[in-house]
Formats: sequence, structure tokens, C-alpha cells
Amino acid sequence: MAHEHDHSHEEVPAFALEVPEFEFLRYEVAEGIAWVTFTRPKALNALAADVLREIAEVTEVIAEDPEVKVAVFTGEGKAFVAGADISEINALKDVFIGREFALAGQEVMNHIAALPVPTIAAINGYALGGGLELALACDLRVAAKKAKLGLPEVGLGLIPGFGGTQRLPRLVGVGRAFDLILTGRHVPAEEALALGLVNRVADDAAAAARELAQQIMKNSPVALALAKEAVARGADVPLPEALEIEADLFGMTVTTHDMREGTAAFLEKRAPEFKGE
Ligand code: DAK
Repeated sequence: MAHEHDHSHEEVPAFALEVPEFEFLRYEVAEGIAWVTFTRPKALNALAADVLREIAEVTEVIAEDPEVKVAVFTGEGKAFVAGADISEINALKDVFIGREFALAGQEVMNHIAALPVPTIAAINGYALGGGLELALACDLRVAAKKAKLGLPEVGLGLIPGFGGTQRLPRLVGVGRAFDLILTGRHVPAEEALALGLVNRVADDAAAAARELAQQIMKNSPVALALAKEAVARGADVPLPEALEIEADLFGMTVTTHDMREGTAAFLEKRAPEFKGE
């Protein structure tokens, strides 16, 4: 069930969400899952500046949409996203503009990472350069068997600039990150699974992402948001401070309706009905 984009009616219900028109992606919400599909398959969904702008916009829509419980990013055609747009990068000359370019891209990836709902990259095909960096900004990654993942920037005389040199070692460890970043090779899905770079490999990435989202959505939405916050904030600070963050957020769970309901349902041997409160 997609959101209606019809703005022609005078009377818009108070709860209706204003969804902007997108040119390079499709936004749909069905059964609690927001699907963001990149729709520029002729350019292998490369992240031109206009595409990055739309991704930033769609993260705002997702964050404000109360119907969304999980967000999935995926691509049309044979690529998830084949990187930043090489033709735009080729025109860059100035060191400061280059830096601004990286900061702008990083900010978009940060918007994805900061989404309050769990996020999944359904990697349907090539996830290279900026495409892999986008997938790394998601909480979970599922890859189609035929997918290829990599950071080929050094082969272009570049380095990853949308978070790849930082998020990849945090996810898979420095040694494995060096392998990918220094060779620039395309890693097949099965190897990506062994490296811990993806969480699942399946014939159909979107179907696997839906299944994963459905498992996640059985749980308390409040607990999911707090768990995500604990992992995200804890990852950037020393362990003693990280454990304090965990304790603070744990403390918040005990005041929620969802915790009363989840624990009561267990004791009463029934399925919980979470309200997300
Ligand atoms: N950008 C622009 N166009 C792209 C593209 C890309 N990243 N990737 C593919 N395309 C275009 C191709 O040019 C081709 O266009 P036409 O010739 O049809 O007009 C079309 O998409 C189909 O691609 P191919 O014909 O190449 O398709 P194949 O199946 O033969 O090959 C491939 C698929 C994925 C192996 C190949 O397309 C490929 O190697 N693509 C480039 C992958 C890549 O190197 N990606 C990393 C880009 S670097 C920075 C910050 C961040 C970054 C850079 C700088 N600064 C701060 C400065 C991040 C950089 C990157 O992401």
C-alpha cells in the first residue's frame, strides 16, 4: 500500500504526511516497512548530488512517518548503488571543494544512521564505493547471491569519502577493512557474509529484507529505538562511558507500557501486544 501523493484535494486530513515528489527514488510504505528504491538503473543508481539531496529528504519523511517501523533501502536493476557519480567527481579540482563534497555525502549517510527506526540495506546487486558506504550507514545488510560489494576508490585515485574508511573497520575490523580498501576488489556476497560485512545472503535480497523486518517488528518499537540508540552512541565512546549509556537507556525501558506488556505477556504465556509507548 503506497502513500497517496495526490495533492489536488483541498481537504488534507491533519495526519496526512506531505511526501515530496522524488525523481531518483521511490518511496512506499507497506505493512510498517518503508521501502526506498533507487530508480536510476541506467547509471547503476550512482549517487549524483541530486540523488544525495533526495536521500536526505526521504530520511526526514521516514523519521516523521508514524506508520514506519523499519526502513529498507534497495536498488532497481543490476546495482544497489554503484558509487558516487564518477562524472561529477571528475570535475572536482579544489581541495576545499573536495572536502565539502565528502562532508556533504557524510552528512547524508549520518542522516540514515541516525534514523530512529531499524534500517536494512537490501543489496540487490553492485554496492560499490558510495553505495557500500550507504549500506554501511544502515543497521543491517542483506545481499542477493549475485551481489558484489567493494570500495574501489583507490583505483580511481580517490579514497572512500562518505564514511567508508571509518564505518567499515568499525564493522569488520581493521585488517579486513584494509583488505577491501587497499585492493578495491569486488567481494562476492558469500564472502561478504563470512567477513561479517552482510548479515544474510539470499536469492532475493528484498524478500530476505522483508522477512528480517517482520522478525524485528514483532518486538517493542520503544525497545528497538532504545537498543539502536545504545549501540550507536556506545560505539563511539570508551567502554565505561558506553556502559553508562546502556544503563541510562535500560532505565528508560522500565517506565514504558511496552515493558509492562512484554513481561506480563511472558508470565501469562501469551503473545505481547506492543503499543510503542
Ligand atoms: N558513476 C557514474 N556512472 C556510473 C557509475 C558511477 N559510479 N557506475 C556505472 N555508471 C554508468 C556507466 O558509466 C554506464 O553508463 P553508460 O556508458 O551506459 O552511459 C552505466 O552506468 C552502466 O555501467 P557499465 O556499462 O559499466 O556496466 P557493467 O555491468 O559493465 O559494469 C560495474 C558494472 C559496476 C562493474 C561498473 O559500472 C563500474 O565499475 N562502475 C563504477 C564503480 C565504482 O568505481 N564505483 C565507485 C565510485 S567512487 C569523495 C567522496 C566519496 C567518494 C569519492 C570522492 N570526495 C570527498 C572527493 C566516493 C567515491 C565513489 O563512490
